[in-house]
Amino acid sequence: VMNYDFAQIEEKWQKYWELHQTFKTKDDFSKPKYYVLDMFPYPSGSGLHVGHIEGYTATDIVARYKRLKGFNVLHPIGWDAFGLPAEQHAMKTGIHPEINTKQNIENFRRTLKSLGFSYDWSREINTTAPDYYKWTQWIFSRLYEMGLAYIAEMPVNWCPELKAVIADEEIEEQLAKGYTVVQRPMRQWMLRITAYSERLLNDLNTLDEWPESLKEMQRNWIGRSEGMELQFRTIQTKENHLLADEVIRIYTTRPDTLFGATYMVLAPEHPLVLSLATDTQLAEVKRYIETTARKSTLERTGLQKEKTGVFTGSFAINPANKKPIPIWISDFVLISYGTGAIMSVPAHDARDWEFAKKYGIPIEYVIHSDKKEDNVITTKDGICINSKSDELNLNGLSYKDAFEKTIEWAETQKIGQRKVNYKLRDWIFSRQRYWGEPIPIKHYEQGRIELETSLPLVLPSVQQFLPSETGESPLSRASHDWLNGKDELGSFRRETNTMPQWGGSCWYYLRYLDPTNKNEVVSKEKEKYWMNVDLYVGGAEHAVLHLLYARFWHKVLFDLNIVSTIEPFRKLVNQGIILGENGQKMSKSVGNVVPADVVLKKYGSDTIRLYEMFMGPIEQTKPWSMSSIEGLVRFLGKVWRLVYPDTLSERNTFTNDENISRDVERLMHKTIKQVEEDIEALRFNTAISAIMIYVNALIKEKCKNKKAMDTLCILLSPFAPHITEELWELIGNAPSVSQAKFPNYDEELVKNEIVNIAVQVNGKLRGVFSAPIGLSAEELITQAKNVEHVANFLKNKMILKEITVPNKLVNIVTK
Ligand code: ANZ
Repeated sequence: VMNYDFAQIEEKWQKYWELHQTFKTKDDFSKPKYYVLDMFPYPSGSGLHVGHIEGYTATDIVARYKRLKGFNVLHPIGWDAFGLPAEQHAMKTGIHPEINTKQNIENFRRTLKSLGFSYDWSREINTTAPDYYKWTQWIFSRLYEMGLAYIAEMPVNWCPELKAVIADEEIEEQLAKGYTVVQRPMRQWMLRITAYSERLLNDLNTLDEWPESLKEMQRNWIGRSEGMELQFRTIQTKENHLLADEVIRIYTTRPDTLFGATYMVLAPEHPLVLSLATDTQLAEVKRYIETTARKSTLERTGLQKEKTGVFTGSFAINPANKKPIPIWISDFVLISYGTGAIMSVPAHDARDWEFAKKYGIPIEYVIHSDKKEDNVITTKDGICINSKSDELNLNGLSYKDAFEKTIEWAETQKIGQRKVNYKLRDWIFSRQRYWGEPIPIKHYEQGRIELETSLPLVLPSVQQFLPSETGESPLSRASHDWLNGKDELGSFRRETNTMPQWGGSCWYYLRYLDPTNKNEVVSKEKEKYWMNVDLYVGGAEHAVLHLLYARFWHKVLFDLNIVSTIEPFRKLVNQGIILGENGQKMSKSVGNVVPADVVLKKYGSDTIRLYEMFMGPIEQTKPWSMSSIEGLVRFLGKVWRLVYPDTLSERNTFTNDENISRDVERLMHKTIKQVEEDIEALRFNTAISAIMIYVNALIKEKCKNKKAMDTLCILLSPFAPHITEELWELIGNAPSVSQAKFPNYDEELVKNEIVNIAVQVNGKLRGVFSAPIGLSAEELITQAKNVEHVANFLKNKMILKEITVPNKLVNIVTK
């Protein structure tokens, strides 16, 4: 007599798997492989909540399913453990981030193990372990040797509250917290990701199994545009400070609108600004430059932001019509994009329009449109007008023709050329923080820079985790011995910046293949066998940053002949967010976080796993609901009672001599087919529904056939691995169900059977039609009325009643 005691059963099987190393992956290269990967977690202090484990559950189902299908499955996990929260905790408490991180990892590991995820724990990695970051530093060294890592004085986003430089991509998050972000020039390590712009863009086309929306986000981030660079001559006057006529280079994607350029705008940081400013304008120009310096890129370029600017007092010549046009400065022009200067065409560009309206600058239409006047016309479908001079005539030309003609003209005049631009900027790769990988660089006298020869360069211990007042990294507080040294090249000081958190996550998927290799990032053989990652699941928040950075490093590693594929991740899926019961995003401040440990204790892993997958399609946003979990509790209770019907009866025995009805047998094959197809397509919710229908049929028939029950255990095991292990054993199989074979279905048996349906009108047989078995009453009646002979009998009659006998008969009663 046994009740379903999930706590005892789950503990028993988790111990079993650990003891028998059930999920340890062998490098058996003779088998087909499947590599299924989760975006590894940052082990935060608050532990895992139910939202975090949705993706992990999905990948675990796929991993378990693929094993049943005979694949050699790699399903690893590790910790992305460098980063700011641990460091901030250290600043607050004085406890070393290493200690705190270790505790958090232990806590995360315990939760993941109680969820029964079938990770190969022998491959666990940790980005903060010296034998891991040795290789992060090693890859950085190669980047440096390839000229892809360099030092630059950069206007960076400085966050005074964090006392740290942050990436463009991190600005929004900090602003949301109420922190400020200002621009400030600083010495930084940069990675030349722009050298890979074209490949990062083009190779997106090879990723058929990535969501289109995500690829589009990456395309926009890379931001390729085609246009021209063109020179405008400035006019030297007594009022400005130009020593001679100068040239301002602009970048435009609309050469066809050149005749409409009625003014120019320079970024406030443009080197010519101060010489262009006339005496009367100089003070105002300087004030504007100072205000701009305090703004972040995001604040400057937001479309909804009101445009501001200052006239320099100087003029340039529009090269097409030789008219003088005023030169302004404005913060909506970025120094880091194009040439840091633009020709403004207010009639045909929304920002230029707004600016010209505000400051009373003339607007000249050069593209014809039927739209009413006093509106900006941004279309590329119009024809050029008002675009004729002795120099150049674009009148009557289409966008494409005018575009080409203007570029040709500029090239023959030697004042411009065709140009492709990218929005993508080089990646600021240093942080003034403690808890990160030390950058393995030595600075000698006279600016000589050398790579550290012996890796890992281990993070030194410090007493204080605050950056210095000048913003230098806490590593500048490391011991004299760590900071300074002397060798055959002379005395050196070590680099004190550390890498950003993205470093360790750029290549971790490779280390799982060969986690203890002392000589290489990964062995060639193992890389060849295991790559690519077949399925990668994680949050949509990583659509650009992590996924772009990892793709960049992967391509570098490809060029270094360390990996054999040009892209790392074959199929990518973003799981939807699980909201709180109140429909809001889970967050500490709202107080709606559901910790994984709490629901695990109450319901156990199998129920939670089933519930998370049953909530809806994996990509969808779904609200958590404690009351809906109960449905899954009842379902597992039913499954259990197939073996232990009630507390009084004996345990049921299952044998293959027991009868299996034709209906159950057919349903079994259909269920196999559907579960297989649904898991392959990651439709976990419908796979579970199919299993539920099958369970109901087994209950109804009191089925004792062993094959029918074995099949249930196998089909359900990826979703609810513990209860199915227990039942598998109870019905007389050797452990473990994870080593079973996924059953094949019989094509014949999954076909819908055809039956003949008799149609009566007022009790008299008037026709027959054939239909698949199981049609609903409604469907039967519709089809019956369409039978030709029957239709004649129903003409002009009022129908009083429709009677159906499933799979047999329809009787229509008329007046
Ligand atoms: C004249 C023009 C007329 C423009 C027109 C647009 C429409 P992409 O590359 O697609 O983003 N631009 C160039 N450099 C800039 C900078 N540093 N900061 C801000 N804006 C800049 O767009 C390139 C267009 O953005 C360029 O084409 C330029 O304005 C502006 F009807 O030149 B255009």
